[in-house]
Formats: sequence, structure tokens, C-alpha cells
Amino acid sequence: MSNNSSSTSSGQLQGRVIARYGAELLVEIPPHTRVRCTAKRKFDQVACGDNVTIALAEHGNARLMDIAPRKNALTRPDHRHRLKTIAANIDQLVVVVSWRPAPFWELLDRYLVTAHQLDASAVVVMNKEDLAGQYASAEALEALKEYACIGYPVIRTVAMTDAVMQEGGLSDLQKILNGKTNILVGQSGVGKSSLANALLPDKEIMVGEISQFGEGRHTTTTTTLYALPGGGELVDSPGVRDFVLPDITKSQLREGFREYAAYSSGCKFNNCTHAHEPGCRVREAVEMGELAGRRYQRYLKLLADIH
Ligand SMILES: Nc1nc2c(ncn2[C@@H]2O[C@H](COP(=O)(O)OP(=O)(O)OP(=O)(O)O)[C@@H](O)[C@H]2O)c(=O)[nH]1
Ligand SMILES: [Mg+2]
Ligand SMILES: [Zn+2]
Repeated sequence: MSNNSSSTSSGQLQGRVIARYGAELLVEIPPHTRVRCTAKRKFDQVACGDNVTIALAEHGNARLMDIAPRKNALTRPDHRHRLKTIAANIDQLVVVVSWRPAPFWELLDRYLVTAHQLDASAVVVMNKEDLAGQYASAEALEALKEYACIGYPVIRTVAMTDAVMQEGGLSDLQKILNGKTNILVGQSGVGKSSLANALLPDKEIMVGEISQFGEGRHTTTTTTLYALPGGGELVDSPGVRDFVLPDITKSQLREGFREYAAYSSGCKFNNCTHAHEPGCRVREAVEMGELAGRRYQRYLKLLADIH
């Protein structure tokens, strides 16, 4: 490993965090070496996707020495309401919804705002398309279509390996993930790990049993980064019951609803929140049916939560 291009003059190595278990990290040193590594408290926020410098030890774990500046970081409050970094250096959020558990559109909207905040692109995946006939209401199909109208890629998939329908959606998804660092996010039980399994042929990621009520059981407990066969990476993350937007301003929320940008120049006030102001072009477009009404209602709800 000493003549590896990743090694530095002082015997330290550079790599990428592919998983974190408490204070222990799994670091991949290119091309294919994996090293267990211990992180001190001051590196509390180190996360999957971080580019790091480590020092090997004669005995035991290597030590984390430094974290390279990040492009961005996806965070989530823990049970004590402290922000935890889930993953770093993300190019694309793959927000997964399913027909069962039923789509949680508010959560999807929040992830899309977050993607905008992170300067990452976003893809919407509707998984369990095999259950559409049974569970997809006309209203839900309409809601899904709205995201495509806004300009988000919407891909419908069946992640089960033996499904006949899987081809189209999965290969479209594969193309859109190619060459990027992608993270699968969404509610528990929607099939994130199943999608990861389908996209990573040599992996056997634990997939959960779905409960009677269609609610997932939080099968995945650790965020893990995998190399995609065609280049790029895929991060599988534990599902959430909810995802609270990190502190954002009203104007950041507005920007996150990117379909409003084309209308807001027509608003009477240039700092219009599109809620109650007179002469609001966005609201007018909603009333005319040019912009999606239910998504606008969800926007108002998010806006009301910002103080
Ligand atoms: N019918 C159907 N079931 C699926 C599909 N994809 C996944 N499932 C099932 O949905 C359940 C949950 O799948 P997981 O992949 O564990 O879901 P997850 O999003 O990773 O869940 P967490 O790790 O808890 O966040 C499993 O029983 C899967 O077999 C699909 O396309 N169709
Ligand atoms: Mg999972
Ligand atoms: Zn307005």
C-alpha cells in the first residue's frame, strides 16, 4: 500500500468514509482497501461520504486525522434534537416513495427543498409500482404527475428481483444515478434497500418485512456508501418517520419550491412570500390551476412553521 497514490509523505492515507458505527468508521482507501478507523470526539460529525486522512497503527484501528472540506452535508436531528450529519458530499437525493406505505408528499416536498439547499439534484422514485393497481388513487397519481410537471425526474420502479416489470424503471434509475454520489432517502419500508440491492448486483443488503399496516420497521440502521457498477456511488440510509427541515429562511423555502421562480417576478412585492400578499402572481397561478394546489397548501404549511 506504500506506493499507493493515496498515501501521503507522512505515512498517512487518504480515503472515503463508507460507513460509520458510533466512533468507528469504515474507510475505503482506493482502489479496494478497507480500513477500520477510530474517530476522536472532535470529529463527532464525520459521516458517510466524507473524504478523510487517516493514520495506520501498528496494532488495532487506524486513526482519523482530518476531514476534507465538504461540498455539502445532509443532516437530521437526533432524538435529542441535535443535528446529526447523515452523509456528506452528496450530488443527488433520490427520494423514494411507494404505494404502500402510502406516499407522504409533505416529506417528499421537504426533501426537495433540502436538495435545493444542498445544491444537489433530486430524483423522485415511486417504488412498488406492482402495487399501483391496488393502492394508487387517482389523487395520488395526479400528485405524482405534478412533480414531473415541475421538472423533477419521476421514475417508477419495482425493486423485487423476480418482478417482470422491473426492467424499464430500474434501468432509467441506473442511468440517472451514473457517475454521481447519490443518497436514497425516504420513509421506512418504501424499499430503499431493495432498490440498492437491485442496483448493486453483488450486494445482499438487509431488507425488511413490511408490517400488516404497511408501515416499515426501520430495517436499515447504518448509512452505507456502495460503489455503483457503472461509476458513482449509492448511499443507503435508514428510513425516517418524519424529516424536519433544518433551519431555513422563508426565502430558502421559496427557492426550494422551484416552480414558483418563473412566477414570482410577477408578484407586486419582490419579497412576496406568496401567502397573503396582494398582487401575488404565484397565488393567482394556483387559483388558475397553472400551479398545483395541494403542493401550494403544503408550501403554506411549511411557511407557517418558519418564524
Ligand atoms: N411489492 C413490492 N414490495 C417491495 C418492493 N420493493 C421493496 N418491497 C418490500 O418492501 C419492504 C421494505 O423494503 P426495504 O427495502 O427494507 O425498505 P427500506 O426503505 O430500506 O426500509 P428502512 O431500511 O426501514 O428505511 C420489504 O418487505 C420489501 O420486500 C416492490 O417494488 N414491490
Ligand atoms: Mg433499508
Ligand atoms: Zn407572490
